[in-house]
Amino acid sequence: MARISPEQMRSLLKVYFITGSTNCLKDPIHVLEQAIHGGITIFQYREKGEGCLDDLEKMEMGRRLHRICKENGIPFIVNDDIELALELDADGVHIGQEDEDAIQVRKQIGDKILGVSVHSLEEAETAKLAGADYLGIGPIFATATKKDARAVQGTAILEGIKDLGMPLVGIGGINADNAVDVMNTGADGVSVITAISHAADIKEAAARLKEKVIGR
Ligand code: FQP
Ligand code: MG
Repeated sequence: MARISPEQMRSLLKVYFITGSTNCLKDPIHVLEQAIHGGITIFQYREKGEGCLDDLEKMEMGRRLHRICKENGIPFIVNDDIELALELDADGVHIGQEDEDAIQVRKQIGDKILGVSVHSLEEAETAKLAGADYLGIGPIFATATKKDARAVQGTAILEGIKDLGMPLVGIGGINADNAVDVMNTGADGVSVITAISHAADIKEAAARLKEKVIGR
C-alpha cells in the first residue's frame, strides 16, 4: 500500500468523528454505527479522560469499533497509541505535539495515515516535513472536552496554514452552526466529538453536519 494522496485525504476529512467510551452517553458501538449511518467520512478512536478504558478493555473496544468501520468502508484512526494502532492494523494514527515524535511515528507505521495536531504555522511546517498526511488545527472554538486544550485560536489560524497545501481539518467546539465558517476559511473538513456523541439523535446530528460541510 502506498501513502494516501492529498486529494483522497481531503475528501476523507470532511466529517471527522472522534470518540471514546468517556465521550458517549450510550454504547460507543451504537454511537459509531449511528454516526456512520448519518454520513461521517472518517473515525478516530480516542480513549481518554477520567474513567477511560485501559489495556485489554481498550483493545477490545478498539477491535469492535474497527470492525464497524471496516464493514462500512470508513477509515479507522487511533489517537496517541501507536502500539494499539499496529496491533489492530488500523488505517492510521493521530498524534499531537505532546505525543511521540512524528518522524519516529512515520517510521513505525509505514504508509498508514499520519495525522498531527498543530497550533501554529511553524508546527505545521515541521509536521509536513515529518511526513504528516493531514493536520488537525485547533482549538478553533471553545471546547469542554479536552481539559488540557490550548487557547482558542478562531478560524484565523487556518488562513496562514492553508498555504502549505496540506489537507487540514479544524477541531474544537465545532458544530452544525459554525461548521460553514471553518470550511469557508480553508479547512477540508471538520472534526467533532460532542456535536455528534452527545446528540439526542446521533444519526441526525452527523447528517446535519455533513449537509453543512458538503452543501455549501
Ligand atoms: N486534531 C485531531 C483531528 N485529533 C486530535 N485528537 C487532536 C487534534 C488533538 O494530541 P492532541 O490531539 O493535541 O490531544 P489528544 O491526544 O488529547 O486528543 F485532526 F484528528 F481531528
Ligand atoms: Mg494526543
